[in-house]
Amino acid sequence: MFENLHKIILQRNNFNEMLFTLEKCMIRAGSRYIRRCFSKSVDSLTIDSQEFITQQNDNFSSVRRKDQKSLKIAILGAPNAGKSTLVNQLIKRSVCPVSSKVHTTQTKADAIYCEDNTQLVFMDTPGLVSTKECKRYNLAGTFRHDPKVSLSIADIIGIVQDVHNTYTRDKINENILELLNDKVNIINKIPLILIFNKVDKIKKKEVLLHLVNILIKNNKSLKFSDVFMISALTGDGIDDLRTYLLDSAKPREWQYEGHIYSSHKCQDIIQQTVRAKLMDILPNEIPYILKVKLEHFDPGSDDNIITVVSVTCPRKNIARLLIRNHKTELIGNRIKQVAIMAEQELRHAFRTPVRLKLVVNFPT
Ligand SMILES: Nc1nc2c(ncn2[C@@H]2O[C@H](COP(=O)(O)OP(=O)(O)OP(=O)(O)O)[C@@H](O)[C@H]2O)c(=O)[nH]1
Ligand SMILES: [Mg+2]
Repeated sequence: MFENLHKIILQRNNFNEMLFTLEKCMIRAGSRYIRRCFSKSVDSLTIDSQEFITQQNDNFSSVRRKDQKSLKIAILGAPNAGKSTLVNQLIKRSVCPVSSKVHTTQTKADAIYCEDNTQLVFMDTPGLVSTKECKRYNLAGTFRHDPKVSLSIADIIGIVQDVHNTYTRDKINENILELLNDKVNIINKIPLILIFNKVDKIKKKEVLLHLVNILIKNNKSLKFSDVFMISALTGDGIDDLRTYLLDSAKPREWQYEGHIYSSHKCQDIIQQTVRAKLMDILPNEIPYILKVKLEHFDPGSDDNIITVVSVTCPRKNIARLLIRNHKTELIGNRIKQVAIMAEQELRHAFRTPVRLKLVVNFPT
């Protein structure tokens, strides 16, 4: 299946050069072609006001309905594989919550990207879990239900594989296989792509080639049309993946109006972003027992968003963890750090200034 790739690689005398080439390639299963993928246009989290103006002026309503194209992409993967980071990069906005802990995404969210006459609808989903895990960790029914829904309405399925996780990287997650086997009628009809994420963490690039071979060999029933190697964190490979999806779009009316970029309300995005940042900053299980609630939301007349979110701690000692000043930490206490990080992400999501106040509640 990857004959052409092997040929190209074997022609190289220098082994290191070969591996470097591999890193810079997007591997298309079936050897249709290999495309250089590591372009450098990574969207930074800072707001480029010029870009904001351009986005505002993009008049997608002028795209005639009969010229419209669209594609619905289901993004599936194990918890923490980097699905939401990938979706944010693809749509160039941080609308999906991201954290270093598992189970950050709790429900399906559509994230929408429009370019010229094409609309891409990315369905970000919770990391796949078994019924047992769902019960054990007291997870919402959406963890099992939403990936199934995405699968049944998708035009294309992207399976995100974390290549940095040495325990899981050489097999497709069992919960994904179960889901795909359940929907075998669908799977045989729609394209499946394999997305190797976190390649920035892999020093020995021959590992990637080895993994491609193992995964293809051991999952013959899954007919991957293409394989991509990306880093959702740095943005490497993202432009090529987006272009591939734009090229795959079908002539069809758009599902969303051109100015919409998420199926979730701004208020939900704010709440989820604060929760995600708490997950990043607090140890172990603590963030999972906090209640995060949007108390105030004012979009303002000049497009500035002013918002207040409360964080309710079940115990005083947890609240102390958040509000106590740490000598070693540069930016005051943890809650302040959460506010700064969440504000930064929300500015990137809404492309407008955001003022976020966090209030910590606890029993006295
Ligand atoms: N080094 C590296 N880290 C990444 C990459 N992509 C995502 N991450 C990190 O992986 C962690 C999980 O990312 P998420 O996007 O929240 O993963 P997810 O699959 O959506 O996780 P759940 O919603 O919990 O299932 C975060 O700390 C990301 O910064 C990558 O390409 N490279
Ligand atoms: Mg997620």
